[in-house]
Amino acid sequence: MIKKAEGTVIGLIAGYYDVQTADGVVRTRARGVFRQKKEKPTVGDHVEIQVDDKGTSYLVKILPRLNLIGRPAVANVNHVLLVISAVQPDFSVQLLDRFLTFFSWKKVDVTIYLSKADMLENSSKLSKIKEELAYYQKIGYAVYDNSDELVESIPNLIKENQIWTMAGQSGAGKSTLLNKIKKDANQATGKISVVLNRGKHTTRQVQLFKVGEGFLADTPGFSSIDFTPIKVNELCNYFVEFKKASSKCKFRGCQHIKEPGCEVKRLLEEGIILQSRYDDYLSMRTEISEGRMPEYLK
Ligand SMILES: Nc1nc2c(ncn2[C@@H]2O[C@H](COP(=O)(O)OP(=O)(O)OP(=O)(O)O)[C@@H](O)[C@H]2O)c(=O)[nH]1
Ligand SMILES: [Mg+2]
Ligand SMILES: [Zn+2]
Repeated sequence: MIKKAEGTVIGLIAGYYDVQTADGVVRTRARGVFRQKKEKPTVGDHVEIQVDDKGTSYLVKILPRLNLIGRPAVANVNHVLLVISAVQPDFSVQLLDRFLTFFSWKKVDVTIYLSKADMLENSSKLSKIKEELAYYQKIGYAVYDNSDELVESIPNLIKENQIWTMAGQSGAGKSTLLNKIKKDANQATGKISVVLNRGKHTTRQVQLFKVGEGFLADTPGFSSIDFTPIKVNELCNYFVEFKKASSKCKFRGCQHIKEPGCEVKRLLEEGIILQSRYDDYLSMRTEISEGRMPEYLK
């Protein structure tokens, strides 16, 4: 007799798909039909599995996806936990804006976590970072700079069957945070290359961990974000505070460049919109018009 079940793909191990079902984790093989259809089950996919008489388990069907985000991809992402480090690698507002714009385009909400604040202690560098992050909080993002607070809150933040995924540069501290959230996760964590001030992609694969009533994915970090598919005149919609202000711009479809009666420019001049946000908006526009990512990000 063939038994059927539904579940969520939590990991990929040597060609096998581990599927979390109501009765536990089942290791399955994908049916050849996926290869013919050029479909590939992905971590985060909600799937149907079958167990045959001999006890062999197969992944037979991928249920419709909400989205597919990142490289390597995670499917059905409800929320991103963006880990951005104070140092090693150095905090960068440009990088933060890139991530936020990208996920806003993908229609996925973001919570920001500042890691390694302990490495700067009470320095002026840390105060400056916190000041900048306060702006992001003001425009609507949840921001944490203390891992204890985040570790305590996160099981309640991840709602039933939601999939949250970590994002952030290699070495930012995603796996370190995951190990604090899931004491038994044992994810390997890396060393920072002193010369490059960069991590070395310690995490190689996407894996989901049960947290609260849902899942949290550790990932290798979405390091290359490609905006070029975004239409240049739609970019302003993905800067949340620009979008909000734009209803007061004189012209519909205002790009907030040189148009008269532009509310975004007014707020910028008043110091309410952060200059670095506006500068990043302009540089992303250039990047999209030129159709390529800047060399340093490749
Ligand atoms: N002092 C301090 N060190 C941290 C913190 N978070 C991470 N680290 C260190 O930073 C290094 C990199 O951390 P990982 O957790 O491996 O970084 P990652 O984001 O998972 O990196 P990839 O897997 O390469 O994408 C490790 O040596 C950690 O111990 C923190 O909050 N404070
Ligand atoms: Mg990692
Ligand atoms: Zn405008």
